[in-house]
Amino acid sequence: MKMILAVIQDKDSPKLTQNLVKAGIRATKLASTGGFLREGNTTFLIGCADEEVESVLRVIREVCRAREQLVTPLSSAAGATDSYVPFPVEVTVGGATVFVLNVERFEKV
Ligand code: 2BA
Repeated sequence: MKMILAVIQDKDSPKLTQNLVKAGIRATKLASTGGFLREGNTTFLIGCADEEVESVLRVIREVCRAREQLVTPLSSAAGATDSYVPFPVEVTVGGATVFVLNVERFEKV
């Protein structure tokens, strides 16, 4: 068994939920926050059989789009110093950041 962790953009979350349900794939959605942009994103936890991993990834690929986003990074220090001049940079976010982990044991009690 595998656990798929997929960090996706909030905008893609309703469609991904819908398509996973249609495909008979069970999932849990968590509200999460990106460490870099410090904006909300969504993390899906999807437990599935080893042989289902590719079809789950297919659904994720179909739904989750990469988007360009203009961001003004915050200074890493809590308070910006006088010498810190923030300027906007363009980053490509998504489609999805996916981790596939082995599940040692699974129980429903
Ligand atoms: P964020 O950390 O908010 O990152 C959003 C986007 O900003 C990233 O898109 C990437 O294009 C850019 N970015 C992130 N860190 C950067 C850095 N140090 N320098 C320059 N650009 C940077 P994605 O790569 O598509 O990531 C989307 C979200 O997926 C991330 O949101 C984070 O929540 C999650 N993520 C990505 N890689 C991860 C990892 N290795 N472990 C855990 N979560 C990860």
